[in-house]
Amino acid sequence: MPKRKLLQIGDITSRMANKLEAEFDIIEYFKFANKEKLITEHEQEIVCVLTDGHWGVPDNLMERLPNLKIVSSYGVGYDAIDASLAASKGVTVTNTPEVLNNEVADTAIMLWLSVYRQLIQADKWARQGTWKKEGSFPLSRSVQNQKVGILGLGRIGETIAKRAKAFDAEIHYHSRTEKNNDYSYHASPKKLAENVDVLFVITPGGNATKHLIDESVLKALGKSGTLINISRGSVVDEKALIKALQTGTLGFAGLDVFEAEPFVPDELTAMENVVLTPHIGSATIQTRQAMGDLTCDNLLSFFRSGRVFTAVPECLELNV
Ligand code: NAP
Ligand code: 8YV
Repeated sequence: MPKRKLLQIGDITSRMANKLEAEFDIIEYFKFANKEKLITEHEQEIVCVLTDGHWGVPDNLMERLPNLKIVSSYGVGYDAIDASLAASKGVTVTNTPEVLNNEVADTAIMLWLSVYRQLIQADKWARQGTWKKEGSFPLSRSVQNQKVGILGLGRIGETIAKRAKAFDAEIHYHSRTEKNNDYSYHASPKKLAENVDVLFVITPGGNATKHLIDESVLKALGKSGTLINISRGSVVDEKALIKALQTGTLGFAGLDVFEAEPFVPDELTAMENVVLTPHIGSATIQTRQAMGDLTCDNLLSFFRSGRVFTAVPECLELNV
């Protein structure tokens, strides 16, 4: 039997390629300068797309591939994929929930500690000999006993909350729905920001959450407040954030995600009161391996048994 044609958008690891090569003929989308020619040549035969949270499914591909059956995405956030359109066409979309919760929560906590304890400046102080010339590094702020806000108390948000409890934090949150737990619920992001010292943003991206963190929320967080964004750049109004940090309306920020990745605004790179990381929330060897395995297993299982392990909510009914 000829191998099924898989369209690969974005990078995959060699372990993923090894898992898939026996069953799929892999076409690398970004290797072709003439995408139009590539699609016209293969549109009838491509039955699956392997992509990630950054690239999603670009260029109206969903409409262009009449025999597409499944889109398997390497990441939990799928805001770059129109999952409702996929479901309406009978195309299953899968993602990689749960296996990255701990890693992303660790990254969030790392940013929090780095901002409060001024890790980047302290490293420079030791490395550049300032310690010898000017003496001890200035005192920083403690992460203990803080009021911690979580915007989006889902899988990763809950995991961040558990870690913050180890620092004796008082946990506050806002989500679409109120949960049955010991944490304090607030009816809006602004109310949440008014009541906390540090605010972790960990909702999905997309239209429903666009600029949920706006000028008013940043003002509510305040001049000694800290924003940690580990979700998607689109959730925070980046212009308003820059202005708030420049004017001192907001004190500090730790950012793993940006509005136009991989572009990081010069205003942010020039600031001492922010710590910046290049979207590395899940980026360890171990977690990326688990994500890659799940991404491939969803594809392999779909064509072997018609079932997948982790369909996105919009596509659950296609997989009952
Ligand atoms: P999840 O379990 O679905 O949790 C999402 C949370 O956001 C839920 O609590 C949900 O509320 C809340 N939410 C959704 N829309 C909202 C809105 N309009 N207003 C307020 N709250 C809203 O997802 P997850 O697995 O924790 O992942 C969350 C996101 O993290 C992903 O979608 C992705 O964008 C991002 N992420 C980033 C990285 C990185 O490398 N930086 C890595 C992984 C994930 P309910 O509880 O009421 O449903
Ligand atoms: C990935 C992420 O880096 O899972 C997500 O939603 O943002 C990250 O784990 C992203 O999917 C790109 O591969």
